[in-house]
Amino acid sequence: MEPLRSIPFGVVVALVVATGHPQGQVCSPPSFERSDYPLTGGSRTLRLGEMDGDGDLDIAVVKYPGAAVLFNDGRGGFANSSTTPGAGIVAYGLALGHYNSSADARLDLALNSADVISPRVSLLLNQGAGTFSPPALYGVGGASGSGFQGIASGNLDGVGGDDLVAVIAGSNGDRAGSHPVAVLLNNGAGFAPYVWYPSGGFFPQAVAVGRLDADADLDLVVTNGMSNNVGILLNRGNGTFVSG
Ligand SMILES: [Ca+2]
Ligand SMILES: [Ca+2]
Ligand SMILES: [Ca+2]
Repeated sequence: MEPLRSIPFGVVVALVVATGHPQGQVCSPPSFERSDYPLTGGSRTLRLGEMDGDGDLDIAVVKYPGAAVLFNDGRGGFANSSTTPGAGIVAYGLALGHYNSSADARLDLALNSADVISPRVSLLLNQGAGTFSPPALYGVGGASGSGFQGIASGNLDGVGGDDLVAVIAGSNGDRAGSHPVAVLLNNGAGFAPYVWYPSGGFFPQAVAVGRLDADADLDLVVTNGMSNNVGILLNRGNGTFVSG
């Protein structure tokens, strides 16, 4: 192979631009340094968000029971959670959002539950210094034993704090087969009772919030586990929805 030094400079520049590295240089695969942080109870799903106002991403984890929050030291190290927000709550998923009217930068926690009493959302307000309020409980309908996993949040109605959306994967009794999406709107002073919308299929599992059409409001997308489809719910602009 012709030595690199004999290749005109312009060609070398072109090679660097085209390939991202000089000819002949071997790219190393990315490597990662792992650290482990034990949690009591089983750890389930997680979310990343700014939980303590210092500008870096912290980790909120659903465990069994309750949740844990691991605060970032700014260098990718995390202190083991010394508290268990929602201790005693059996939850399967969580969302992070600004659920109260205060203007603090700290994200609050919302846990979902599929306990033997009734599906519900537990709201835990972030009080700073690693502490969270006792849970405020909001029913989302459905019968005992409903599979209830997906939860997401965003300001769906454009007023007040972030709103919540939770999916209810079937039920063991009343309303069997409804498989709804429950929306709880937050006007800043608190949450209104839930409103159900069809998920577009059976056994909804996961839900996400985002702008899916050409307007500025937040829409919903749901996976329906036993229908092998995805349901789209478009926001009418006020936090009410129509199937897309
Ligand atoms: Ca932080
Ligand atoms: Ca709202
Ligand atoms: Ca929209």
